[in-house]
Amino acid sequence: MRFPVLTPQEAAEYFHNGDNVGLSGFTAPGAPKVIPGAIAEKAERLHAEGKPFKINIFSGASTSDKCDGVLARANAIGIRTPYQNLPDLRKRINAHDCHYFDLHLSELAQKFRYGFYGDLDIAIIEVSDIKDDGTAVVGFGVGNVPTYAKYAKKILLELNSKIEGKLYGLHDIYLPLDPPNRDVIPIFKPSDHVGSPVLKLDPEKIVGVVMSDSFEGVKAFTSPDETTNKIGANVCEFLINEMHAGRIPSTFLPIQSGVGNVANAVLYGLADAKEIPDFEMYTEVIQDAVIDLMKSGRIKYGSTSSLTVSNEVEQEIIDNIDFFKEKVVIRPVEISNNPEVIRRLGVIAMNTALEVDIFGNVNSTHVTGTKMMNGIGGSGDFARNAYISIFSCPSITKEGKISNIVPMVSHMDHSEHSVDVIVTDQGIADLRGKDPIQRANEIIDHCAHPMYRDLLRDYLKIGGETGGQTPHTLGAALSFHTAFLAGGDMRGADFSKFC
Ligand code: 0RQ
Repeated sequence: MRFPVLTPQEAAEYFHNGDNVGLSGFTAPGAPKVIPGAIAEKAERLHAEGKPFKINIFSGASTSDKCDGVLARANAIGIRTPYQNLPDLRKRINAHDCHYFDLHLSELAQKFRYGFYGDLDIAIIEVSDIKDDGTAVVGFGVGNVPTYAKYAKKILLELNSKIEGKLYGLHDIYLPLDPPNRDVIPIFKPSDHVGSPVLKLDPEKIVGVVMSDSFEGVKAFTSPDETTNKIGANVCEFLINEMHAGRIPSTFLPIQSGVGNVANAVLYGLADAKEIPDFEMYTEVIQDAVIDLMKSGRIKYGSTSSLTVSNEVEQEIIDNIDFFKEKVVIRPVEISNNPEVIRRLGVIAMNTALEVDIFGNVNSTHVTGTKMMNGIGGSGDFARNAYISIFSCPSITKEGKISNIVPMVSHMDHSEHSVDVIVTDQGIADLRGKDPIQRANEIIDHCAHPMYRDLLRDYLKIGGETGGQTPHTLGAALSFHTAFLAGGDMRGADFSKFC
């Protein structure tokens, strides 16, 4: 190999205070595994000497504890975007130690290319192969790596022996032109390949290669509980009814689903439903359940930006790589989540909400309107452009102290205009073609927990008396949240002074 092999500590010397750093991958697999730890050590050393040191991290989505986790604990992240999901980083963000800005995942690469965020000083890219001419095969996640590779002034590679030489043919690397020269992205079905299986790097920019030797999979999912099973069953019931009614073609449509137990319950529910034909996915993450259903043949094909699977399943994929190369393509997130393609394919989007209001607006990111949870992720890319946009959540959280159905969301990520259907463990609210008051009745009757229905009806009633198409009472709209903050229970909300 013509590139110098470096220790993580030697690689860390290339990073300086204030650098903009691009990372490969999308969720934990595919993200760098060894260099960030050495950067964190360097940050701690410099901080102990009273010197400032923070880098700005641009990723594809979340990373792992070996990346965001160590850097956050070392207080070494200045700016962070676009999605994160680790408690240590969340704490830094909510304490204002780290400037986090949240945006739709499909937009970061192009906004970088448009020059909105400055130069990219250096990129860290996990590869499964690197040739002397700079031809690389990346790992289990692509994210924004084509853009970071093109724009970075320097590139450091992590060559992971666990995947070395195995992944050629799994990726479709495509970099669109920017306006006014953007062309059609010619994907007409999830399995269409429009780019290259390899990433072309400028060898002159590669300053070194660090060896790594680990999987960084997500935790294997826990068994679904009663609530997630009910949500899953309700989503399946809705989709099957839509197909019977002829509103979803009998050949079915590609599915997008997030990570977690609800997504698992829905996928297994769809797979078990005899009426549903074998189906495809056009999504941003593929998790263990999808791999399982590919083996059984129920899922015919999956387009994704990452294989977000457990270590055991990563190994299984490696052991059966030829089978999975026929079933999966891993794309840049601006393509996996591309609005043009999502709308063309008619993707059915299934995303998760923290809370939903009675008029159909969704909060996916901010607990009680202030504390950042993870970020909007790709939910907006899919919801806004979906054939049908479904949001699900439990009807109550924390033993009923929180109602996930509220009078007004305390922060809005997805407006009523991007939400067709709400599903909870209580049932299904079909919002299509309904005005705000009709939507409110549908959501209260079918999705709110019975212990909160009267309170929500009271709220609708006082608003109805003051008039307006969307009958909010502004002085009372956040009463559920203020009751929770004051007394730890939303059931303390009191509308009597507004009656
Ligand atoms: O807290 O961990 O203390 O128990 O929030 O909630 O019910 O376990 O649900 O893990 O699926 O996360 C929206 C955050 C849901 C996620 C969100 C508390 C609850 C629990 C987690 P604990 P659950 P999930 C694909 C698409 C946005 C991005 C997206 C998300 C914790 O799905 O980040 O969709 N979505 N991306 O107790 C206060 C409420 C609450 C609440 C739940 N109303 N108020 N706390 N909790 N509701 C992925 C990518 O884009 C890569």
